[in-house]
Amino acid sequence: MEKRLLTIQDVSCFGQCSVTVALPVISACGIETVILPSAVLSTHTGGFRNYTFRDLTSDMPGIEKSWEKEGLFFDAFYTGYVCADQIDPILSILAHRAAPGAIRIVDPVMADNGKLYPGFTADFPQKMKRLCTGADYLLPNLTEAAFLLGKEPKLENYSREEIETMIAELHAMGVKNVILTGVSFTPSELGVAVSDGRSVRYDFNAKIDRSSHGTGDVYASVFCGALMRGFSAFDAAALAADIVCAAINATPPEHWYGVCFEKVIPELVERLETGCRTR
Ligand code: PXL
Repeated sequence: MEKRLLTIQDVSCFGQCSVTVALPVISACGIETVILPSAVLSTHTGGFRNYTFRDLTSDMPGIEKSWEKEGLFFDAFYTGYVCADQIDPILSILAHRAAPGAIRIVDPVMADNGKLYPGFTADFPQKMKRLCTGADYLLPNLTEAAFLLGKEPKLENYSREEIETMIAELHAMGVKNVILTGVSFTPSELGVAVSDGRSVRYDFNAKIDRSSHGTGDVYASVFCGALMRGFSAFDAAALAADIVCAAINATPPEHWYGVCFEKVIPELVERLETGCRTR
């Protein structure tokens, strides 16, 4: 049977993030992708000032009921940007619409570079923590990991030991696999730490000296697609990093609000076909 994934995150109509990244990327990986929008925004909140925001929390129970009547189940769940009051309705969907052996992939989208995104209040990380408990794969960046653990984010001059302590604390929350992004021990490299609770492996790429919006969503979407195609967590994490780098490099500087991931979909498809993660 073909595998089916449900992704729960916002529709930012303009801006190349969330659903407008996940749907094309995971579909390109050959995986049926179902969406449950957490909110509809005119644009994302990272640099646009005039965005509209419609919170769709009140639609969720009815959507779950409709899927129950239709007998719909999912082999994987990928949650991203969600609203503060959605944790319970989402946990209900995860509990009731899971096919046997279904996996939960949680990207605790809420912060970057030491700060919560606009619109999230200081108590949001504790709410998001409830969604993270029980995740098979958790994909925080360094800021999100710190907030989930109730710590001040430390964005530089941290040791390998500090990183691995945070990872152990995330596992202690009830997370099976941790994929911690944005880890860097040298000025020229940026990478990811992948832990299954027994050992931590690192993958590094050359650091690209430029900040880009939406890269976390491209990263998580490629990770989900590759994992569902049978890649190990480490190989999926490394492929996702390569695709994000390629997408950033394919994006002209004036295209500030997102990355041109469309241009690297052929490379993604080819890498999935060949099972190749060498650069
Ligand atoms: O890319 C993360 C993200 C998702 N959704 C919305 C956002 C952001 C980041 O700013 O604003 C609405």
